[in-house]
Amino acid sequence: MASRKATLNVEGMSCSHCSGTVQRTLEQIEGISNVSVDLNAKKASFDTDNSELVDKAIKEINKAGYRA
Ligand SMILES: [Cu+2]
Repeated sequence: MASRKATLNVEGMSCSHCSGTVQRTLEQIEGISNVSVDLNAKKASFDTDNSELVDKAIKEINKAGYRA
């Protein structure tokens, strides 16, 4: 399967600590790589070849206290 880029809208990030938390949350998910979080654009993007991991990423971001 080819890796593809996924981008999520993330609400609730107010500072670099928040975006760092989201970044680490995504980096901890195996199968997700090239994580980047844009605090100002309220977006998180990453590469994955598994669409189920996009759902997992959303769940983990919400668990961390933000809204994806
Ligand atoms: Cu913050």
